[in-house]
Order: sequence, then C-alpha cells, then structure tokens
Amino acid sequence: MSEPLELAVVIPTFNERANVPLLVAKLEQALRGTRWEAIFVDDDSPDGTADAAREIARADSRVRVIQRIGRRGLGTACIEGMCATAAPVVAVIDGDLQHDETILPQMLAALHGDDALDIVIGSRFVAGGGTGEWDRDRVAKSAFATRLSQRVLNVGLTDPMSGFFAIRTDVVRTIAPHLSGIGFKILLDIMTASARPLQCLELPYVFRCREQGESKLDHVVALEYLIALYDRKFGKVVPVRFAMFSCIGVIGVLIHMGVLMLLHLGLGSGFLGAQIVGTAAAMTFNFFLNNALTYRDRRLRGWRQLLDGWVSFSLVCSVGAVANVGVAAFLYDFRYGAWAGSALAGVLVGAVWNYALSSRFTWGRY
Ligand SMILES: Nc1nc2c(ncn2[C@@H]2O[C@H](COP(=O)(O)OP(=O)(O)O)[C@@H](O)[C@H]2O)c(=O)[nH]1
Ligand SMILES: [Mg+2]
Repeated sequence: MSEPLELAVVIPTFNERANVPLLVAKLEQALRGTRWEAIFVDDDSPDGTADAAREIARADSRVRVIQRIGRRGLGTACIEGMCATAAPVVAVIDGDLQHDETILPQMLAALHGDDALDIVIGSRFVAGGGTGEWDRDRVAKSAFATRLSQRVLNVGLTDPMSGFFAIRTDVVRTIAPHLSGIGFKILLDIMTASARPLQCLELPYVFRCREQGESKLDHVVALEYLIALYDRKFGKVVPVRFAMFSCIGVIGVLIHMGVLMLLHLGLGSGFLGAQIVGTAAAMTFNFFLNNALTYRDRRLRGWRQLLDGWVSFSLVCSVGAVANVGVAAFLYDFRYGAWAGSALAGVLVGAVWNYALSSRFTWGRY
C-alpha cells in the first residue's frame, strides 16, 4: 500500500487554462516528500480550463477535476472542493499563481506540530508578507475591506481577505452546513461560521503578479462582499435577499412619488393617469434593479426572458398592491384611527407577497 494522503490542494478556477500546467509543476516542486492531491474546481470555464486539468490528470492521478455546470461562485467552489477529499488537511490556493505555493509545507508542518491549531493562513500583512506590485488604489481598497470586516465581524486576523490557507478537513466538515457560500471571501465565511473560535496561525507570503489570464474582480465583488458581511451579521433576522428586495422597493416608492409629482403637480396631468405612469415606472425600475442585484445569480437575460419576467413581476406586484390596500383598510376599520400602523402592516404584507411570489414566478422559472 502507498503512503497515506496528507494534503489536498483545492484550486478554484475560472478561465485559467494557461495557468493549470504551471501550477501543477509548481506544486510538484514545492511538495516533494509530501503525499498530496490537487483538486481543480472549475465553473465550466469557456477557455477549457477543466479540459487542461483533465489532460494532466490522465497521466497524473494526483490531479482531479470537479467541473460545475451552470454555476458560478468562488465561495461555493472552495467549499465543494474542500469536501471532496479524504486527506486530513486541505489547502485553498488561487489558480493564477498569485499565492506563494512554497509555503504549503510550512503550513502543513505547523498543523502537524500543534494539535490545537485548526487553520494556517497565508497573510500579506504580517512581517515578511507583502502585496507585491499592487497600485495604491488597490492597497487602499483592500485595507478598507480588511478594517470593515475586522470591525463588523470581530475577526482578529491581519489578512481576513486572504484566499490562501490550510485547514483540517474535519473542521471544514463540521462547519460546512453553516457556511453561507456568498461572495468570494471563503476565509471570512469559515472564521465566522464556526461555533467555537478557530485557532489560527498566520504565515507571511508575498502576493505575486498575475502573468496569464485576467482577474475576475469587478464592481459586483464589492457588493457581494457587503452582502456577505450583512448576511453574517443580520441574515438570521432578515434574510439578505428580502432586505435587498425591500430597499429596492423603497427606492421604487420614491420614483413613483417623483413621477407623480412631476406629471400631476408639474405638468398638470390628471391624477389617475399620473398615478398609472408612476406605478409603471416604479415597477419597471424595481424589476430591472432586482434582476441586476437581488437575483443576480439567477439573472434573466435576452429580451424574451426579460419581457416574460417584467410581465410576471408586474402582475405579482399589482396583486401585492391590492393586498396592501386591503389589509390596511381592514385594520384601519378594525382599530379606528390607527392609520400609520394600518398602513405599515399593509406595506409589509404587500412586500412579503411581492417577494415570495416574484422569487417563484419571475426568477424561479428558468
Ligand atoms: N470556480 C470558480 N473560480 C473562480 C471564480 N471567480 C474567480 N475564480 C478563481 O479564483 C481565483 C482568484 O480569482 P482572481 O480573479 O484572480 O481574483 P483576484 O486575485 O482577487 O484578482 C482564481 O484562480 C480564479 O480563477 C468563480 O466564479 N468560480
Ligand atoms: Mg488573482
């Protein structure tokens, strides 16, 4: 029998074809003397990253591939990879060679040397670490996000945004059911999902420049980060999707009022006509914003899906408006004079109705 497996290296990838053979060669070099396997978790990259990994895997059984179809997300890719190994320790490393794989043996040795240690984290911000050739703008953004998570979530790490770490797989399996998988900061997710504080050690490394392929970081990433923070802090009280849906609803009300004032007061149109145009404008605005943000993971695309979605959303919201008025009127009669409370109860019932039905009929069909 061969030596037992010591370490699994999970590599989430999206369009990293050129980097796959380079990374495997670097792992081979860095992990001499260790029994390891590499698991590429690829979200069906159009550039054929999964095929590139399979080609290597045919000759080298230490390399494995999980190809996910119709799904995207760095967080969930890492979780699935970490749960797909029998090794006692799993490391997560980017597939673009920006993380320094040469510290993997040190990470493993630290876990071997101290049974109380749960996780070893590669940090750019302890002595000896660094962010390489980042421009000032990116350093500032990263520092802001780091401070925010330290404040909001109380994690005492120098580099909570790191995507490079090694953790015991039994710990991962224990907390996996509590991970949110939202966004791209899997380390933060892990640190805050655990019922007991995890014992960690930070090891320095210098972030390298990306030579092949391009970064998937865009403006949506910043939004996802805030959503992930919200979810950890308040998600159990008010689910994040409902919170977003409601905020967008409030903006919709403002738009409705704005259009109504412009048409009715400004241009002198009749109230009913102005009211209809205001309602249509608000519903259309809400539909597109919810499609882009609240349901970005199930976004409707192409004119056919968008038209279908817009019609069903408008129908759902019209019924919601009737429910809102009905409930408010009923409560108002029942508790004569409590107009504000009645109105708020109506708004709440309408919002829950709109949310529940649109998630099923507008964004739940494709
Ligand atoms: N499976 C999967 N991997 C992803 C996704 N987005 C990014 N990655 C991978 O995650 C790693 C880090 O992403 P990158 O774009 O380099 O982020 P940056 O280093 O912060 O610019 C890379 O290996 C990417 O290929 C995704 O949606 N799914
Ligand atoms: Mg990168």
